[in-house]
Amino acid sequence: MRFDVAFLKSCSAISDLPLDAIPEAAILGRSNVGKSSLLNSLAGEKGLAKTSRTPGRTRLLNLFDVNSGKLRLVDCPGYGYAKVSRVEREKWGALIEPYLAERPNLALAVLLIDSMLDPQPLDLDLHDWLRGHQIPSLVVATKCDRLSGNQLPTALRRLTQSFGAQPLAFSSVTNAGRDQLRQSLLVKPQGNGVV
Ligand SMILES: Nc1nc2c(ncn2[C@@H]2O[C@H](COP(=O)(O)OP(=O)(O)OP(=O)(O)O)[C@@H](O)[C@H]2O)c(=O)[nH]1
Ligand SMILES: [Mg+2]
Repeated sequence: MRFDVAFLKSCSAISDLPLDAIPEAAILGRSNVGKSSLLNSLAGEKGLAKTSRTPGRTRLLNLFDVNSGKLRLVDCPGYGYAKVSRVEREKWGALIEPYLAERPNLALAVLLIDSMLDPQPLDLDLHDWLRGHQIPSLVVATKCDRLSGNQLPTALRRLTQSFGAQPLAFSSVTNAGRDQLRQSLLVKPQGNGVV
């Protein structure tokens, strides 16, 4: 399957975003959940999106073209990092909220959840908020390489119960789930939840 990814630009304000009709899939989730790594895995290119052990690394909306205008992926800043100052948190909201609420191009929110952790209130809140705004969402369970054979189905069941939708198990290390995610993104973006 052709899935060619190229960096387009970083935006610090909604007014920097391109004005066109290309559908966008936003990559959302807590700081350190693996958003930039997932983007690199999708691209098959390690250094494309900046990854870091230090949470809160991505602070801008980073735009990536897929297949020359078929789709745009938007790597978003993470939320929920305790050490981030109040001002930083407010900046996150000031950028992300209008993006999610008002961006006409937004076709799908890809919500990343750490498969190692219990569902977190902030993730459930965002999932509810997306549903309330009728934004289709696709829940992706990241870092599934860290779970053993029977831990993974247990974790997926727990997430399914919490989010009311079966998450896609993904690993940027083994690339598990990559082809399925590429396919879901290219075939008219659709969520796995009830909108
Ligand atoms: N084992 C494992 N580690 C992962 C995986 N995905 C990401 N990581 C690690 O998790 C850390 C954070 O990854 P990032 O991709 O930078 O996370 P992010 O969500 O973009 O973080 P922010 O930009 O700070 O919000 C890095 O140390 C990655 O190497 C995965 O699938 N498996
Ligand atoms: Mg990042």
